Amino acid sequence: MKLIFDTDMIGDDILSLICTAGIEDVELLGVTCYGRRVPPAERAEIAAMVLYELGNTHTKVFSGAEKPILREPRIGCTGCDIPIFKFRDFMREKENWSSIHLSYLNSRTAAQFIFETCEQYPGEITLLCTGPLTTIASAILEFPRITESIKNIVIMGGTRRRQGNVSPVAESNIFSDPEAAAIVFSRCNCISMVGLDVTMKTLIEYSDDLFLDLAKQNPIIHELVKGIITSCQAMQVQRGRGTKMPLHDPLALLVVVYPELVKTRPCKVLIETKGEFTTGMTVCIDQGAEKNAPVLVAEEVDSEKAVSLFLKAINRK
Ligand SMILES: [Ca+2]
Repeated sequence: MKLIFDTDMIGDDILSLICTAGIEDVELLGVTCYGRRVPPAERAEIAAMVLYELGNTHTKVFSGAEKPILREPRIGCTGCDIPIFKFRDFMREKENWSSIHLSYLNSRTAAQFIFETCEQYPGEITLLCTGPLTTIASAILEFPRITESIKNIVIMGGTRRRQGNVSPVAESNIFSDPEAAAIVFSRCNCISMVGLDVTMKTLIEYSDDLFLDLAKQNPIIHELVKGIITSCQAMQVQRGRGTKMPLHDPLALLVVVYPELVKTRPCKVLIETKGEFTTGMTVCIDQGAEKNAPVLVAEEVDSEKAVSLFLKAINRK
């Protein structure tokens, strides 16, 4: 399964990236990074660091979009950056990090890479998107043919029935760049939307015994995983949302490999870009049994199975 991972490389994105190393079927061709809170090159550097620690020396990383198409960048919550930047600073201390870093870079832009890879493998590429959709939207605007050669796009974003997580109706990735989301959802007809309806039901609570194999195999990555999950849990507590971390981005990755984890509803999805109070809302119009509906919206999930597959992948069992 040939995969391009488009991400803002924050907490749960990193968990997804780590999982790719523990799923044999996934061939990760590249990681394109949106610049959430720091420039995209820094998020791409963090991706390279994680790949390096996982022993993956072949996947290239790319700087994607720096900010939304029209709007001011959204900061979002910064708690999970603390363990990530601690890991980044630790890796930068490595004597030969700058030359290792160079080996993960490539002269192509993120948009060129996505376009050329889709042309090289027509009908074979899955795009996994777990951040604002700005980089993908820009690639579609620059190379409209992408939409014909891509196999499918799995998006962590949006919500159909559930309350949003940045406003009562909007989910963070879509809200961060609704114009970009509108481009992607209106031009592509092979989208799976893995939104809050299912990701908020797929929860994990950190305990050492869940990650014993990872701790043995790779203490540095284990420390990072522990830091990400525990800092996310602390934020959930602060917001009165329980004590567990929702596995938003890891679930989207798992749906790429195990689509049977979710039950989906064929829909047309419109993105609210003009609403005074509803910006970023994903308006899902039910298409009944319509076989050619442009979007499959996940509405139910086997969360127990998903969590167990997540732990299996992250522990590389
Ligand atoms: Ca993300």
